[in-house]
Amino acid sequence: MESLSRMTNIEVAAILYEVADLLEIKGVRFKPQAYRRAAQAIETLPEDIGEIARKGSLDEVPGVGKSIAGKIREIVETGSLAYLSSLREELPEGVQHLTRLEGIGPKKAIALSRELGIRSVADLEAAAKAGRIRDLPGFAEKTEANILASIRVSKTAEERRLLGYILPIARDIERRLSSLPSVRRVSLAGSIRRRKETIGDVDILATSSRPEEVMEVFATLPGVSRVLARGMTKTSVVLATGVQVDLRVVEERHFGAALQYFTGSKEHNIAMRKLAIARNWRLNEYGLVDLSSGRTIAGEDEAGVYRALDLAWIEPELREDRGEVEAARAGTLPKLVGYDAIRGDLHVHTRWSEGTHSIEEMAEAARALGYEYIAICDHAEALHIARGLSPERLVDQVREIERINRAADDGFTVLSGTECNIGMDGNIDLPDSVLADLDVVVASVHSGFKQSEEEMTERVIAAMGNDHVTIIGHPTGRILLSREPYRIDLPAVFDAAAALGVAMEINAFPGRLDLSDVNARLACEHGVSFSLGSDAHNRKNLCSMEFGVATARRGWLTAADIVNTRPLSELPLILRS
Ligand code: DGT
Ligand code: CA
Ligand code: CA
Ligand code: ZN
Repeated sequence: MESLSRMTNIEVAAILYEVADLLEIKGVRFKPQAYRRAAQAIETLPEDIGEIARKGSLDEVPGVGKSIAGKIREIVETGSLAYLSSLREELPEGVQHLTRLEGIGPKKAIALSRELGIRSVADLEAAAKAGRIRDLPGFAEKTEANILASIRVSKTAEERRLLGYILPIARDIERRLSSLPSVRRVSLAGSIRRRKETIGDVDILATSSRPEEVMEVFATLPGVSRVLARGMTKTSVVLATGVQVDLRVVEERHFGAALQYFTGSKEHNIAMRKLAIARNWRLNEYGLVDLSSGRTIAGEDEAGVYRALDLAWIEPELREDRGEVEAARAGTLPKLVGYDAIRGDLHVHTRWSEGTHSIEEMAEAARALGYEYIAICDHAEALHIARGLSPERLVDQVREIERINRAADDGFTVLSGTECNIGMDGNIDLPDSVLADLDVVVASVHSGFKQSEEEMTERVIAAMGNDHVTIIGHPTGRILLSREPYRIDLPAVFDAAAALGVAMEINAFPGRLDLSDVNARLACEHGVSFSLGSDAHNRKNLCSMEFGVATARRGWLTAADIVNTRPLSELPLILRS
C-alpha cells in the first residue's frame, strides 16, 4: 500500500497533540489551542486524513488552518514532523510525558526534569516512591501522593482505549471483511459489541468458505503493524495505534454460539452456563448440547441460544451479569432506548465559545442527522479558558438564534441555551434575567474538583435550586482514562434532581460518558430523567451521540427516561416539571 494511508487519524492527531503540549510547556499562547483543536477534529473524523490530504481538501477539515494543513501534509507524507523534532530538542527530555499526568503542569515538569533528571513516568514513579520529590521547591509530600495517584490512572489508560475511538476503526475492519465474496457473516463481539466505555481489545467473528483468504486479508489490512498469531481459526494483529484485534473464523453451524460466547461478558457467560448446567446441558462456543442425548439444541444463531434456555433475547449492552439473565427469565427486561430514538441534541458548542462552527453550520449538520432541534450551549464567562460568553454576548446570541429560527421554516428549531458554571458555593455565573430568556440551561462543575463530598453535593444541589437550571452537565466530572470523578453523594443529588425536575446529563463525548452506565441506572432508580448531549465542539462531534445512547442502554434506560426522545413541543412540559 502507498505510504500515505499508513498513518491513521489517531496517529496524526497524536503528533499534533504533542506539538500542542510542547508549545504550551514553552509558554506559547493561542497556538497550542489551535493545534489541539485540529487534533481533536482529526481524531473524530470518519474519513481518512491521509485521503483528505491527497485530495488536497485539508482546508475543509474543521479547525485546520493553512499553517497546520501544511504540517498535516508533512505528517501523512513522511510519517513525522520536523517542527515536532525541533520542539523536542528545545525542551528538557521527557517533559511532555510528565505533563500528560493530571496535576503536572509545564513548570513542575521542567523542574522535575532539570533538578532530578526525571525523563519518564517510570522515573517519576520511582522518585515519588523514594520520597525524593518533596524536597524540590514548590513540591510537598502531598504532591508525591497525588503524582502516584495520577500514575495509577494513566496506567489503566495505556491498556484500554475509548469506545469512541475504537468503534469507527473496528467498523472499518468489519466492512472490509464483509466485502469479501467468501465471507457470509461478520460481527463485532466482545466489549466493543457490548459498547463498553473502554475497550481492551477488539474481537471479530466471521464465517467463510475460504478461511485462509480471510486471514490473509485481515493480517495485511492497512494499519496493521504486527501479526501476533496467525492460524486458520484465529488471527491476532496489533494496529499501528497499539490496539489488538482478534479475528476468529468459525463454522456456520457454530456462529451463534460463538457470537454469544465471545460477546461476553465473561460474567454473563458464567450466569448463562449455570442455567445450561441445571438442565444437564452444556453451553460453550460451539453450541448448546443436551448431554444425555448428545443432541445439539442451538448453535447456528445466537437468539436460539437464549430461546432454548427460556430467556428473552438480551441486548449485548446488558450482558454484564447485572441482573439481566434473571430479568430475561421473568420477562421484565426494559425496552432499551433505540439508537435512532434521539430527536435533538441538548448540548452543542459553537464558534461563539470554543467550538469550531457557526450556529447555522451546527444546525445544518443536526438537520442532516434527522434531528428536530439542537440546543446551543456555549460556555459562560467564568470559564475563561474556553472563551466563555459574557451576559451581553449571550443576549446577542439569543437574538441571533431568533433570527435564524425566523429565517428557517422547515420545522427544525435551534434552542438557545448555555453551559454555565456552578460556582464554588453553587451560584450560577449568569444573572437570572439572562437565564430566564433561555430554553435550556445546562449547569456544570468546571472548577474546584477537590472539594469535600459534602461541599460538592451541597454545591450541585444549590445550583439545582436555581429555577432556571434545567440540566446538570457531566454530573461527576470524570475524564475516562485520565481523571477520576469528583467526590459527590450521587443518591442525594439524584433525589434532589427528581424532586426539582432537573434532568441529569449523559454527556456523550467519548472521553466523558458521564453519567456512566452504572450511575445512570442508579439515577433512574431514583426517578431522575435524562438529557443526552454530544457536547460537540464541531459538526462531526454531533455523531458522538451514539456513545451516549450506548451508555444509556447499558444503564437500562428506555426512551421514556430521556427527555430528548420527545418532540420539541413536549420539552417545556418535561424540563423543570
Ligand atoms: P476487553 O477486551 O477487556 O474490553 O473485554 P472483552 O469482554 O472483550 O474480553 P476479551 O477480549 O478478553 O474476551 C472476549 C469475550 O470472550 C469475553 O467477553 C467473554 C469471552 N471469554 C473470554 N475468556 C473467557 C473465559 O475465561 N470464560 C468465559 N466464560 N468467557 C470468556
Ligand atoms: Ca475484547
Ligand atoms: Ca480478545
Ligand atoms: Zn462542560
